[in-house]
Amino acid sequence: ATLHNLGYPRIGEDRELKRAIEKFWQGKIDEDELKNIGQQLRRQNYQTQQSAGIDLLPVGDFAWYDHILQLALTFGAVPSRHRGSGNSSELTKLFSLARGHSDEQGNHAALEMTKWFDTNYHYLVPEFEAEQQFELGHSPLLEQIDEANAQSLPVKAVLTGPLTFLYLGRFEGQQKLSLLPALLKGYQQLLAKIADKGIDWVQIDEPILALELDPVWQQAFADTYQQLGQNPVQLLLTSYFGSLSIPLSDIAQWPVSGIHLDLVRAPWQLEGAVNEWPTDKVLSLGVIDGRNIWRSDLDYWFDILQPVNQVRGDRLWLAPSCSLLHVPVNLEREGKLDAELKNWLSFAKQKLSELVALGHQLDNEVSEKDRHYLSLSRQVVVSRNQSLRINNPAVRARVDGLTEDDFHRSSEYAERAKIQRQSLKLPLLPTTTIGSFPQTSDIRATRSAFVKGDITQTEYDVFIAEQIDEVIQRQEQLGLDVLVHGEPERNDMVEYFAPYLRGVEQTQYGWVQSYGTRCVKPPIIYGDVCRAEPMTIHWSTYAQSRSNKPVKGMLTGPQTILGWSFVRSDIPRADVAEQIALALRDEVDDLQKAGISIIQIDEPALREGLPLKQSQWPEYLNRAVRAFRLCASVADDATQIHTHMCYSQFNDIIASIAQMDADVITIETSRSAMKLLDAFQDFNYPNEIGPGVYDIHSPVVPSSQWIEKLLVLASEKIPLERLWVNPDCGLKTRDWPETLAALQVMVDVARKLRDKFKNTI
Ligand code: THG
Ligand code: ZN
Repeated sequence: ATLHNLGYPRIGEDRELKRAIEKFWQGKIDEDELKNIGQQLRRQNYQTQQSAGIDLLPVGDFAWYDHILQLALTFGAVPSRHRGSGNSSELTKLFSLARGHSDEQGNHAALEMTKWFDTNYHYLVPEFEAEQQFELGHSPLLEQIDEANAQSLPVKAVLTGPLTFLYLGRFEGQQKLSLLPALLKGYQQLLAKIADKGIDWVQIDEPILALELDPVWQQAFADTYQQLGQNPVQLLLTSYFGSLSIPLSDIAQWPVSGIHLDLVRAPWQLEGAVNEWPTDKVLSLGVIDGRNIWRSDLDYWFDILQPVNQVRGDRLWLAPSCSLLHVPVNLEREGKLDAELKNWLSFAKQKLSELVALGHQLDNEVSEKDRHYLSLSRQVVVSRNQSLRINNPAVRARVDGLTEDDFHRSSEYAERAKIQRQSLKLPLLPTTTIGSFPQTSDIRATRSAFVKGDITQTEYDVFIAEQIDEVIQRQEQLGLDVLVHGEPERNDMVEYFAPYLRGVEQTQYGWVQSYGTRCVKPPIIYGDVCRAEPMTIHWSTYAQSRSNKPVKGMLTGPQTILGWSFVRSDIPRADVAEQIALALRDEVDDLQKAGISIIQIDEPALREGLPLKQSQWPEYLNRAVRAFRLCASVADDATQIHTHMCYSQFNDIIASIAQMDADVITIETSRSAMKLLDAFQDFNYPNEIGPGVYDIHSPVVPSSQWIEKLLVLASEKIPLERLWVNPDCGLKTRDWPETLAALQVMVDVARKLRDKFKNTI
């Protein structure tokens, strides 16, 4: 078998890339220095992969900010508002597309960002314009090929395919496929140049093959690869994240030289591949999980692959299921992880060694190091099954004992609303915020000093208490009706909860790129989950003690904790969600017992977690809603449950949102000028809604006319008595002066409208 890799994490073991780019933005290093660091990182990554024993290395997996943005720039697919920047460097152009920029002509908004399939990586959305051309311009891929050739490395080029590129872009109101002929010209030019550089193979990534494509797109695939296959370079058509939505027997007719299948997500694809994929073409099988951090069961794969290897030999390629972009870089760095748990894990670097051990075993050339990986794999399969740290009988018993009642509040919303109106005594159009307040450099520095042990727990607690005092005082001065504690003690809305949950562990260095230079450290859910101790009671009750107004308790919902963690693969995800929901349910109950009358359970990841294949949505949504209800339903009628989601597309999931039965939902709307409320209006959404009335992503303070216009618009779609007033989420990324100014405008407008509308209801 031939061993290859689809992509290696670009951020570096120590987030070197993040640090370097941010230094460049701050003017602390120049472009040459930045480029040098990029080159060093690529060199290190090639070396790591080659010394692991990988036969064919990916070139082109590196990108400064995002690989889709890079490709758009390569083909000159840049919106006209960004074309003015005449003689600035390619890199400067790239960063201004990613982050926006201002010049004499005004503000040039950044490209929008959205999730890369069902991962936690975000790409920048290319914008296409009428008559869009795709001329091949400056290509970092070609440069990186030269660079690799100069090091005599065995490489294949990695390139996102034209259909995925088109599909992910935006072409306002027009048929994207009408751009395909122009785009294919650009791809033909690029492929020809790649071939000129002596490259034999191009891994052409078409992850949209895992979506349920309509017939027009399926036909476009056949036409496209009919054309691109005429190129001198060999194409490895690469799918991942799910099974192919076009029959393999059809693809076998296209002039591509190989296919890559994700056997981790869709193992049943193997049988068809063995029978239908021609033996003179390359069959690449993704067998090491590129989306999760568990060590593989290599014996299992050996048994399955041995017969395939005997028939196909070097034309059987083995790889991780997808790019390793989605897992942390190097497990060896984790000094504090418990030894048993650490043995179960495998990060990017270790995954390559697993792959190599498997490949060498298949070809009877096992080395000392391979033997080590093979034997660890065997031990782990046994130890994970038996470990007490995974199995918690009390948790299992509690889940088994759940009844339908546990998923329902005592009364219906209408009844609860009456009770809450009496007890909370909120005015018409109550004002609130989503949860966080500016995370000043002071807060970040103090938290990191505490993590490093430079300040004591007591010093830290005093600091947090002061921060909360200040945030409460500022909100009272603004005249907000429902306050928040501001979350100064939280770094991340998922990572914060990990230490309080049994069955969940946090790494020290397990960074994964989320977008641009931003990274997250997803917790690892390895065993049955339950709450080890109260998670938010201390600071929530402290904050409440500082005000006579209600202060919201703040929790992250089960689907979001699940979606932003690495999850155990030995039981269904829905079962894990239920366990997390029970842990949160205990917290909800403790909060209300401690006198917190409003509790917000955020579920920003609920929509993100939708399966790639739409036919699987109903089952997913049903489970996600049930998990939410399980944690919320312990609330008494008088306890008001809020939820929050930060996106602007509800039409297709509005029924599920309603089934969550939160008393209040806050959503992001300001950028779409309340358009999104149409979904709630058309559906006749029964509970209360807080549409965001200003965009916090901009430092510009909104005018009162603007906020009033939006609120009046909202009041035409949602009955006044069910309307809340709040900004969009994300105040933690802003500074105090603009935050205070904007919130004051918002509160004043709410007061004015309250008076105006008082007599109309
Ligand atoms: N938490 C987690 N996952 C997420 C988000 C989150 N996925 C989706 C979305 N939010 C991604 N957005 C962000 C926004 C900011 C940052 C990361 C992801 C960020 N990270 C810091 C950085 O890279 O400098 C690191 C923060 C830290 O020190 O922990 O700012 O909110 N889990
Ligand atoms: Zn949000």
